[in-house]
Amino acid sequence: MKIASAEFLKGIIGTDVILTDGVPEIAFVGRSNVGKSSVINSLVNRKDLVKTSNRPGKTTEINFFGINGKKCYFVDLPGYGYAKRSPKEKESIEKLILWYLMYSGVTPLKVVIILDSKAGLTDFDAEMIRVLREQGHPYLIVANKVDKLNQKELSAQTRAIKEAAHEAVVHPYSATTATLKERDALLRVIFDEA
Ligand SMILES: Nc1nc2c(ncn2[C@@H]2O[C@H](COP(=O)(O)OP(=O)(O)OP(=O)(O)O)[C@@H](O)[C@H]2O)c(=O)[nH]1
Ligand SMILES: [Mg+2]
Repeated sequence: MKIASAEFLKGIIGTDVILTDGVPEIAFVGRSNVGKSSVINSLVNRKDLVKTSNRPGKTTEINFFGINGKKCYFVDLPGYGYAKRSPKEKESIEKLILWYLMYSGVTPLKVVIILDSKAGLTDFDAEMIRVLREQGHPYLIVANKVDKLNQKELSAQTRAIKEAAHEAVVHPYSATTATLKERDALLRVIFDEA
């Protein structure tokens, strides 16, 4: 899919008509600070569509972006596992994500789990995969920030992530250094055009 336009539509924290309006959704989930918002910006080729931050934990709503009008939505979910949040805040974010995936009524076209390729799979990522498998939602792992790894580290990490993730598709990526060709390759995988 070629992305010609992308615009912020709305942020939600509970049930909303946008969830069931028939527009296919690509959801982006992952630990705080792994680069979810940066990956979305890279995919739509915009620097600032989604706010990114050195201070993690900024996104607390489920944010919807319209792609090519309303051909599909990119959905940026709040990041989990941010250490500086209170236990109560952490719990409410995890609940919101699980609600979106399990009870909101969505049938996402694809759920993109974003990891920091250096850190690998965290406990809540594994929980996420368990839920996605249980719900039957198609998913894909993007191992982001590969610019921080050398070739040897990269292949070891990709293998380790794949093993820990039931042999899921693991796509190495860098939102910071991706070329247009690399970006298009990721889009093809997300939209099953590969
Ligand atoms: N080196 C490197 N840094 C990256 C990459 N992608 C994102 N970053 C940086 O990582 C930090 C967090 O990026 P965000 O896109 O805000 O992360 P997020 O997952 O949306 O974070 P939350 O919204 O807090 O959950 C920023 O400082 C980005 O510049 C990457 O591919 N390589
Ligand atoms: Mg973000």
